[in-house]
Amino acid sequence: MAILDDIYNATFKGNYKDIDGLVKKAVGDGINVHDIVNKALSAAMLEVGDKFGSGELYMPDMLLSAKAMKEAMEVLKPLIKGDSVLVEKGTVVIGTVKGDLHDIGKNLVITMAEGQGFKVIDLGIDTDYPKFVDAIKEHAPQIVAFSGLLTTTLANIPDHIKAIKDAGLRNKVVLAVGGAPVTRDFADRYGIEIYADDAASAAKEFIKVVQK
Ligand code: B1M
Repeated sequence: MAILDDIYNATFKGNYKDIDGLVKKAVGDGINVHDIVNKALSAAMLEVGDKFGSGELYMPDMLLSAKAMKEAMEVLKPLIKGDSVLVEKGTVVIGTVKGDLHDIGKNLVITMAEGQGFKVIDLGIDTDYPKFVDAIKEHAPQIVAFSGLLTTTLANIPDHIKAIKDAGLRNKVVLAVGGAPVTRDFADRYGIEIYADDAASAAKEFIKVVQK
C-alpha cells in the first residue's frame, strides 16, 4: 500500500516533520493501526538498525528515525487505546534496564498494555535497581517488566532481580522481559516468567496473568 510505503520511507529517512501528516492520512484512509505500527514504523526501525549495524547509517540517522517513530506514535496512541476490549484491570511496572537508554519499544509495550486496560507505571530509561523495588512497594503491581535493547546491559537483569528478591518482593510479582536481543532462553535462565518478542504479545501475556 502506497501510504504504508510512504510512512516506512519517512521513518527510515528520519523525516519526522512529514510523519504526522502521513500517519493521519493513513488513519483517515482506514488503514489498520497495527499495520501502520508493524508494517511501516517498526519495520523501518529494524532496517535502520541493520544499516547502523553494517556502518551504512550513523547515530544522528538513528536519532532522527527514532524521533519520527515517536511523532507517529503520538498520533496512534489514542487510537490503540480505543481499539481494544477492556479486560480486568491490573498494574504493570515497566522500565528500560540500567545502563540502557532505548525507550521506543518500551513505550510501545506501554501503549499496548494501556490499550488492554492496564495501569502502567513507567520508570523510564536507565532504571536503577531501587526504582523497581520502590515502585513495587508503592504500586503493588502484578507484573514487573524489563525492556532491554543492549546485549551489554542485559547483564544487569540478574541484579535487578536480586534487588527485588532481597527486598522480599519476588513472590509478589510476575516478571516479564523483552527487547530485540532477548530470547525465551534468556528469560528461562533467570526464572523470568514472561518473555514477549513484541508489544502486542506482551500485552496478551499480561492479560493471562490477571485472568489466572
Ligand atoms: Co541503539 N542500538 N544504540 N539507539 N538502536 C540498537 C539496539 C542496535 C541493535 C543497533 C545495531 O547495532 N544494529 C545496537 C545494540 C547491539 C546489541 O547490543 N545487541 C545499538 C547500539 C549499539 C547503540 C549504542 C551503544 C550506539 C553507540 O552509542 N555506539 C547506543 C546505546 C546508548 C545506551 O542505551 N546506553 C545507542 C543509542 C541509540 C539511540 C539513542 C540513537 C536510539 C534510541 C532512541 C530511543 O529509544 N529513544 C537508538 C535506536 C533507535 C536503535 C535502533 C535502530 C532501533 C531501536 C528501536 O527503537 N526499535 C536499534 C536497532 C534494532 O533494534 N534493530 C538499536 C523499534 C522498536 C519498536 O523495537 O525496541 O526492539 P524494540 O521493541 C520491540 C520488541 O523488542 C519488544 O516490543 C517492541 C515491538 O513491539 N519489546 C518488549 C521491547 N521491550 C519490551 C519489553 C517487554 C516485552 C517486549 O516486556 C515484557
